[in-house]
Order: sequence, then C-alpha cells, then structure tokens
Amino acid sequence: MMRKKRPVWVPVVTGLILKDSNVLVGCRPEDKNLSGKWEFPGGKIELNESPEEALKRELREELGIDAKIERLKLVGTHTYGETGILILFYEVRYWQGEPKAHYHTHLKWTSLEDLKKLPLPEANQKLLPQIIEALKNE
Ligand code: DGT
Repeated sequence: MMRKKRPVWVPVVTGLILKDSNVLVGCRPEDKNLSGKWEFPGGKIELNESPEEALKRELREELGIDAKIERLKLVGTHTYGETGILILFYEVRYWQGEPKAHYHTHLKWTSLEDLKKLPLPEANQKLLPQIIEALKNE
C-alpha cells in the first residue's frame, strides 16, 4: 500500500525589532536561498530550544546584540516547494549593543510605508498587512 509522505515543516522565529516607528530589516546574503530579499532577522529553531531562546541566539549571531524577546505578535505559514515554514514574529524593543550586519549584506531601519516597497521573502509579503497592523498598535 502507498503511504502518504509526511510533510516537512520548519519552524522559524523572527524579531520585529523596533526603534521609534522604524523596524530593522536585513538583506539576505548572495549564497543563500532568497538572496537579495529583505527579511526580519532570525532563523530556524534548533532542537531543544524554546522559540525565545532560538531568537535570542539568532539575534546574537546575526546582529551581535543581546535582545529582550517580548510578546509573540503574529504567526504565519508559507510553503516553499515541498517544505512548509511556520514563522513566529516576536516584538523586540530593548537590546544591548548596536546591531551590525554579521550575516546580512546590509541592515536598515525602515518605516512601515517603506517596508511595502522592499523586496521581501514571499512568506513576509503575504503577511505584510498583518505585520503592519501588528506594528501600528505599538
Ligand atoms: P541555513 O543555512 O540552512 O541555516 O538556512 P538559511 O540561512 O537559509 O535560513 P534561516 O536560518 O535564516 O532560516 C529561515 C528560513 O525561513 C529561510 O528558509 C528563509 C525563511 N524566511 C522567510 N521569511 C523570513 C524572515 O523574515 N526572516 C528569516 N530569518 N527567515 C525567513
């Protein structure tokens, strides 16, 4: 009997890092999938990590900051080919250190208006109205 293939889901955490009314985005490096797209810093949750621990680690590795991970603002799903991603967006308003591009090619602080004009990963593009709504209420 044919068995149905088990779907593959990848859990991803990202930070909505806020300063005044701007949010921090980073441009994905050349050698990665989705290169040249502007994303919210973050990455995959490793085994034995809580989502908050994973995001704290990613923000340390990618930006060199020690961040306080606050509320879960939004959760979304997206499918890239055969793989599903479950993406969790956390609010980050406080951190120590100055964000530096250790992983991304560039970082920038962008207004919600300008966020709409940037090339974003499909998963973010799709959720943009909800992301903007979540950030507006800050
Ligand atoms: P790797 O090299 O296997 O660790 O994977 P990367 O570096 O391509 O991906 P990583 O660790 O940033 O994982 C995030 C995955 O989620 C990646 O496939 C891209 C996708 N993604 C979609 N939207 C976003 C976003 O806003 N931020 C981040 N960090 N990833 C996003």
